[in-house]
Amino acid sequence: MNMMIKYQMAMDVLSNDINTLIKEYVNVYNYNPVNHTEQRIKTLKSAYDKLERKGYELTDKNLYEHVRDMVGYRIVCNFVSEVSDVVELIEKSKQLKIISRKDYITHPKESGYLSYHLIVDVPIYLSTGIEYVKAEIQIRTLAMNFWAALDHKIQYKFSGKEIPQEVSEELYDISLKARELDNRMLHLNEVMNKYKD
Ligand code: 0O2
Repeated sequence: MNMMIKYQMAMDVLSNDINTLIKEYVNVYNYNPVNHTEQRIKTLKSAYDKLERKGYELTDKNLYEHVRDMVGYRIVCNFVSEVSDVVELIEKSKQLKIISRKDYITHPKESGYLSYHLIVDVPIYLSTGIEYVKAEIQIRTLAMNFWAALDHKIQYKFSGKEIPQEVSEELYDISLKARELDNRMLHLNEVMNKYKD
């Protein structure tokens, strides 16, 4: 079967499972920690570019083994404290098996990039049996998402060439501001909670 069909099937299972977990959470806590979700299946061109960058031959086997984010799902939270709530939610999934994680919130990337990443195995139910497809779930706040989206656009403009130092320094500085915004919003939320009752 065409791999792209399998990636779409995995996206359907993943999206359905995450939606169910969020609905359950909202039902219990009467609060939704998720601002919105985004999803995409990587194009073959972008996947092959990634394989090339990593120094692998452009084969289906390498694609399957070394591009673990063909299926990409992003969960955007309002507050930074909610990122760990969402991670715990996914850990409870009976379908998704977490195979690795990267905490770029506690340990931001050199670029300033902030996000929590999970690589999961997603089961797809075929007539021939169950198969597993890897997917990447990125969990981040609105401020982190804003930074990453604009950083991505800038990277694209330089299309693989090295970004000038003044641009990368400014981007890093803005990411510090995004962190500050997240901390201030979290604090404000805690203050607001005092007025709830
Ligand atoms: P795109 O365009 O989102 O598809 P590994 O998965 O461990 O084999 P990888 O994929 O380099 O290696 O892992 P990493 O560093 O966790 O990055 C995975 C994804 O995180 C990237 O996918 C981006 O979506 C995002 N990301 C990582 N670093 C940055 C950054 O500095 N800026 C932005 N804007 N996003 C980042 P892709 O395939 O690179 O890109």
